Amino acid sequence: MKSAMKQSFDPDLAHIAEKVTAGERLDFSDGLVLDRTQDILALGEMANIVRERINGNNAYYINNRHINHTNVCVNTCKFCAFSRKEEDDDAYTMSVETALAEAHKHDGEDFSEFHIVGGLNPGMPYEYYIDLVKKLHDDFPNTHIQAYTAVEIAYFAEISGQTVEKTLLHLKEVGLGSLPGGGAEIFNEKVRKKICPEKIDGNAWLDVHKTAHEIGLNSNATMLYGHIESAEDRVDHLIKLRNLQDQTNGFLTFIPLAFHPKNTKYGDLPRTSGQMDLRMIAMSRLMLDNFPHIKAFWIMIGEKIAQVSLSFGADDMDGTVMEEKITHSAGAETNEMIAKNRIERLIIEAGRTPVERDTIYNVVSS
Ligand code: V47
Ligand code: SF4
Repeated sequence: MKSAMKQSFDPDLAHIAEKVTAGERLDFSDGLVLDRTQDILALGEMANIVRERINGNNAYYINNRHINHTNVCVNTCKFCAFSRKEEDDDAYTMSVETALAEAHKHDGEDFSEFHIVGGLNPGMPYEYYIDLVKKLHDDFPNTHIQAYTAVEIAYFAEISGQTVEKTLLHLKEVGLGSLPGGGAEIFNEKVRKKICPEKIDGNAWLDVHKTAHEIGLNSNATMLYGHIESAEDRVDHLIKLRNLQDQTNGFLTFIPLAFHPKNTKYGDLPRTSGQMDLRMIAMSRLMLDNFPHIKAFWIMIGEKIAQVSLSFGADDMDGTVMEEKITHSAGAETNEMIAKNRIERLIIEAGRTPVERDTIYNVVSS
């Protein structure tokens, strides 16, 4: 069997490399070593071996369209530069008709997914959120709708007086295909209370995803890193996700989200470094041994690091995106869209085989 590490200057990695070679699960203390080692090449090499074991030479991408239907939100998460109060000049809420018109602007372009995430707008009734999915599904029956984070789902359950399960079943009935991974942030309660005090807690986030998986909806998972969390918090977050995946096997992809501080309450913090971004990709590939895919979201880490991350554990570059407001409100300097042939070129240059996929990783043949 291929050795998990040719040489390393960090002796603490030796027993982890043995476990990786043997396909054994890494524990909390191994996770801390991965989070702290300065031997980024050895870390990357181990993650690359696991990536190859699970996904061969394929690197996936999707032709998708993001819709951020409203920036009005009852919550005041300190890391968020996107949300507004109703009275703010730049607050917006798309009517269902406007969202449909936006979606139809891309008629004729061969996209396979709508990715829909927005604020918790207290001015809109439960029916608005249902209608948005229903009308999009009526107009685009063959396009997968990945909509609403667990935080939004819990909010819809609250305003409609239903259980989370009933709410998810209703959304599924009108066309919801899967849940995006946002809202997970960091599960550690102390940190969570500081960065997003009003948000559902980590257990509630995990419960929404568990319920979704139980009724046959797949979902993604994320972790927001590079703010005030510690190495322990990051490893704990990954292990909680891995435990749920052991139970349900409903997660498709994990996406580490690099914190963008501009225009947030943490505006004084620096942007994450390339070393940190690659470390999070590699560490998540190694810890999340039961997740089929690790996504490098180029919108957040930039095309260049996303491309290199294909050799550090990532097997997915996300998509063409089109319009993205959440990270761009917080100072992202990346484009809001990327052409399909550019994603393919980045992947080929990295030595991988580009594979266009749909949301649930079926191959889309062009
Ligand atoms: O939950 C908010 C994050 C998430 C900032 O499932 C920020 O494939 C960085 O759900 N800097 C929403 N991140 C986005 C989301 C998502 C994104 C990409 C892929 C997928 C997927 C889902 O964006 C929020 C929060 O964690 N976020 N503000 C910020 N300043
Ligand atoms: Fe609202 Fe989501 Fe921003 Fe928090 S991260 S303030 S829940 S839009």
